[in-house]
Amino acid sequence: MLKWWQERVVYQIWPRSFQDSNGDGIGDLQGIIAHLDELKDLGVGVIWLSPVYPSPNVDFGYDISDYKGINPELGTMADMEELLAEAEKREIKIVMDLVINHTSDQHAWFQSSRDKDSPYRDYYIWRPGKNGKPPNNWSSFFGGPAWTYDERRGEYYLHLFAPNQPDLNYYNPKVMAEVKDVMRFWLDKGVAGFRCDVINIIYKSSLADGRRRFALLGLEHYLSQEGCHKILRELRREVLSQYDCFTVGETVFITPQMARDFTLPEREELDMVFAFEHMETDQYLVKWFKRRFQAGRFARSITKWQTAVPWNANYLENHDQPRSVSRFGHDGEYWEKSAKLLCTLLLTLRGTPFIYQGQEIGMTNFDFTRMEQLKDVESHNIYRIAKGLGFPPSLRWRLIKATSRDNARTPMQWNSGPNAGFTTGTPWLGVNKNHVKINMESQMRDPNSIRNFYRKMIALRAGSDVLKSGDFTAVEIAKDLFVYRRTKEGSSLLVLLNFSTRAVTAAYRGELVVSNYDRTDYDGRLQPYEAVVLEES
Ligand code: ISL
Ligand code: CA
Repeated sequence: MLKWWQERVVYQIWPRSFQDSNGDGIGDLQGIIAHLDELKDLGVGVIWLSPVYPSPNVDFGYDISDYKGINPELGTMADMEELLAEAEKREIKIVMDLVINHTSDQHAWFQSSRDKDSPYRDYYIWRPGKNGKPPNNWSSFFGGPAWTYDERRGEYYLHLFAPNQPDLNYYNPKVMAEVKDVMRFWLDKGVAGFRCDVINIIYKSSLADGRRRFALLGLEHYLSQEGCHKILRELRREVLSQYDCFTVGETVFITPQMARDFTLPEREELDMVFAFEHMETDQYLVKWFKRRFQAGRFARSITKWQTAVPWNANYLENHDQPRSVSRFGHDGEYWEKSAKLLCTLLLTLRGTPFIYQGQEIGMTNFDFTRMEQLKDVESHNIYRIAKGLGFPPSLRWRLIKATSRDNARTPMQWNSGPNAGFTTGTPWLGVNKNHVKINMESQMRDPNSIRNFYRKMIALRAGSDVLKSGDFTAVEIAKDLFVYRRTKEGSSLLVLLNFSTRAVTAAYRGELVVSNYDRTDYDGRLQPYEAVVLEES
């Protein structure tokens, strides 16, 4: 028997860029409410909201200054309650982002913690320096050292992300009590679970220098530690198990074995995790060093995870990643075909599918031409660091353009009008000029649009036990070809994906279920970027 969170499709909203309702140029909760009917029509069963809590926005919501409030830029608690109620009317559940590795440095806990005599003194990871230098050699995810000195406290604090995101101290039982309290607060309001931000790095086993030559110095001391498993079991036992909810962990640098250890049902920790390996197949070591996308490499990684982990959280996009059609597809001539191919892939894999806002209309990477147009803290840090390393401006710009998180953060393209219908004011981040061509309004009207292909594939999945719960087996992986089979109790579906601009022979047989081309049967030949699902007998 499948759980509801295994049957439903999740849609991720990054609220700041979804829909502005009051003309201040910032997406908000009322803007989301206004589009619930379209999401229902698409077939969405769960919405994951990226953080909506008060935040100084150094990392746009991932730096939280009050876990029990709503960012006034996005609305009020009454708006949030209205969103929950309106979603429920449409049988859509809401999942929130739980960011508990760190808070904002503006959180009252941190401000108080700067005082050595405060009851909050041990809420964060404070250490004296070593000979005027940071306590260890760890590096941060956003570039630069993971420690910052605080004059007032006279010590350094640990931050695995920006200096404005101090890490919480999980050796302190009071921190655990606060986290449980926050979780109950939202679950009692009717939230159906959490996407748990960087959850596999919250527990630091030691603060010794990093030794191993990872992309990040220090990783071996906090990645997927036993202490983290213990915390998750405690949160599950004492809080989550009291509600009908689910959790998906965002787990960085994770291996299939680690994923099993977090998600096997008998371990009672998380329900599923986001892995990164398939998203790293077009890079060397770190995302700033791109290598050419190769579908075969991508397909092998997906196959490895489909095979090794019983239930995956499947995704091709989110607010941290470039747009999938620009990255794994073709955002020129085969834009529409390749977006539909990626849709076919996402909705025919085993696991829970996650769609990111705009993916369903094939939104592409940004069209910015200058660094000043970007807002992401990470992009600016990396640009500065690359400059320090002597990288020429053209190379720096190329790195940023291919990988910046702002690629996925440009405002949602609702129509071909001013600012794509996102706002009547000035958008906080530039709107892509291609909204004239790529927008929701025109795709809602066109029965053959990418959006309506998503609708069709979601419905196909909903009505198919094979797609929802069948086993996955890879059948053929070539340079640009990925063929796999889903089977359940004697029924089977074959999925054929051609990731190239050329027609290819793929001699398989079966009854045509769906194709992103207009055809009535399958003749053993795939057109450029064609995706086909066949029913085998
Ligand atoms: O995008 C990344 C850096 O290139 C990832 O390493 C990212 O930082 C990592 O996946 C963690 O992401 C999550 O936590 C961050 C936040 O900035 C991201 O938006 C969030 O998804 C810190 O809270
Ligand atoms: Ca607004």
